[in-house]
Amino acid sequence: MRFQPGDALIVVDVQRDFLPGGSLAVPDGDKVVPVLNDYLRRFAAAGLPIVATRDWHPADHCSFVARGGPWPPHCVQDTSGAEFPDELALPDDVLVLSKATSVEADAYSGFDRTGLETRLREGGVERVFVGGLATDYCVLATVQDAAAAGFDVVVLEDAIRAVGVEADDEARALRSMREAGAIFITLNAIDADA
Ligand code: VGL
Ligand code: ZN
Repeated sequence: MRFQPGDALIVVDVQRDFLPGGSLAVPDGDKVVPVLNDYLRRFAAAGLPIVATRDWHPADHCSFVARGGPWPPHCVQDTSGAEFPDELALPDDVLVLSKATSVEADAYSGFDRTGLETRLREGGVERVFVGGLATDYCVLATVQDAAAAGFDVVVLEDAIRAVGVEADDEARALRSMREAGAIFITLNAIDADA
């Protein structure tokens, strides 16, 4: 496979709080970073658009345990936990889109009230490559919405990790993404010069 005009890379929620040591750490979440850096380098070299979504919650967000939600506080706006890790090599012209920014609504999908679909269409994007965190929440929802919007969807199987609240959550998420029409690749499926 090679990257071509009409392709875009979507890096989902690679933020400190989702990495080991963070408040909602995804097991081995840090392992996606070097792999994503490889994809990032290739997309940047090809001049293709790169989007990074971020979970960007107010301090009293409804998804937090104190508000009756399922999660410990995480990715609170303007805190270090919400930052992209320094090791993630995002290019200067990356499009950063924040989601789940209002108190009373959660949003797992990068397409949920972010303007992402419009931005992709304006850029002539037809196929999206999706990696990041977490497989069973925001990657899944983003992949499902991308497919529902009519984009071809390629999941970067070596650049995703799951929270795994239940043991089979990851497997179910992978199955759901396949059922949505997504295909899966790893770096070794990419032409060496692409
Ligand atoms: C996410 C749980 C809560 C994610 C965000 O980015 O997958 N998961 N908020
Ligand atoms: Zn969240």
